[in-house]
Amino acid sequence: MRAGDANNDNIVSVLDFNILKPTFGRGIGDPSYDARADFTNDQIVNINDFNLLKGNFGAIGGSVEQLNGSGRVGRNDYHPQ
Ligand SMILES: [Ca+2]
Ligand SMILES: [Ca+2]
Repeated sequence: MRAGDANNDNIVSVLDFNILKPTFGRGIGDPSYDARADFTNDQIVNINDFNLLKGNFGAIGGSVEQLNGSGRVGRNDYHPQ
């Protein structure tokens, strides 16, 4: 699985960010902890996991800036083959 791809659809997108966001700062044993967002496998979701997601964001289709030139990501920015 690609680092940052929390929902395992082979694209690191805002959908994965939406999985990471509610579990950010949570560790294993916390009811809000979601292991799908723990890309570093250290059983806590923190800035290191976020940085992996950010680094691979839009890994298919180029960087965020290349997607539509606006620097913002929307649902129309991704065109999976
Ligand atoms: Ca994904
Ligand atoms: Ca982690």
